[in-house]
Amino acid sequence: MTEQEQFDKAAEAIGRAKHLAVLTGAGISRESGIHTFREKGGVWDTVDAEKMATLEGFLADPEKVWKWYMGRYESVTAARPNPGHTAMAELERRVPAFTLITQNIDGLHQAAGSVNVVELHGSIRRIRCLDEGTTSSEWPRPGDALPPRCKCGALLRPDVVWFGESLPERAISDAFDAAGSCDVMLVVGTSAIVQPAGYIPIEAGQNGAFVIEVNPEETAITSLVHVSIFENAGSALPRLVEAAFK
Ligand code: BV8
Repeated sequence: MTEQEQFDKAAEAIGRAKHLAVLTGAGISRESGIHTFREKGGVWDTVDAEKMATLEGFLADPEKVWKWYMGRYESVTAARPNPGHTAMAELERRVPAFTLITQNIDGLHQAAGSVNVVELHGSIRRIRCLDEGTTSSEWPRPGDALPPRCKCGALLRPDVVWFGESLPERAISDAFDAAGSCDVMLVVGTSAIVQPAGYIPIEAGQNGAFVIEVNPEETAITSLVHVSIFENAGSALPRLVEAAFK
């Protein structure tokens, strides 16, 4: 199939979808100026995930991990949604049943107007008490003593899922329920390496869904999807939504 034929098939599938499920990764936020993880120059090129994105790494040096997250929080809160995020919010309004599942922790889908967002890996906009599990959006300000502590005296942590940690039960069950019941799945901006998120599109395909991938590069699942649109999300998604409902 030519690129145009793949694009047309994707638009037609989205336009007739009864239940559209979308899985997004860091690539959809790339055009908002937020680094991805595994590309050249990505986050893990300069940061050791074992030390900075695991509970063991955090407990070993909570101040160092908090300093890293403070920097990421600054870039996330300075970022604005791009046309790719806006297109996802538009789809939620147009498709009879819609599930947006994201691996991203930046909150840009909600900022773009998406209402029901399944956050598989938590959110950098929340902090959580290590002992009580209570959450708050009161992120420490630059200059505050790090690591911040809860009133109960326990360490506070970013409310994100680190490597080796289980994903929120409700999020993972909502995501796999959607994968099992959607008739069309759109996968945007993920290398599909991180598990169990990377398995969601495979589950959808095995349940008979038509799977579309939007990514400028090949990924771990490109050989398994029905159509691939090798373009940036910020340009492809608005065009797809327009063509789907013209
Ligand atoms: C868990 C939050 C159970 C923190 C992150 C099999 C089963 C279960 C677990 C495992 C397994 N195999 C391995 C594991 C362990 C591990 C794992 O997956 N490791 C990987 C490295 C192999 N998984 C876990 O630990 C998970 N926990 O399974 O619990 C358990 C419990 C105990 C013991 C064992 C198992 C937890 C994983 C969550 C980790 N947290 N982040 C933070 O961010 O601070 S991961 C991090 O990766 C982000 O969440 C990110 O979203 C996610 C996935 O990365 P991507 O989004 O795909 O980003 P990436 O850079 O890789 O790719 C970007 C893509 O965008 C590229 O393809 C690029 O081409 C494209 N792109 C670029 N520009 C654009 C674009 N696309 C479109 N438009 C553009 N403009």
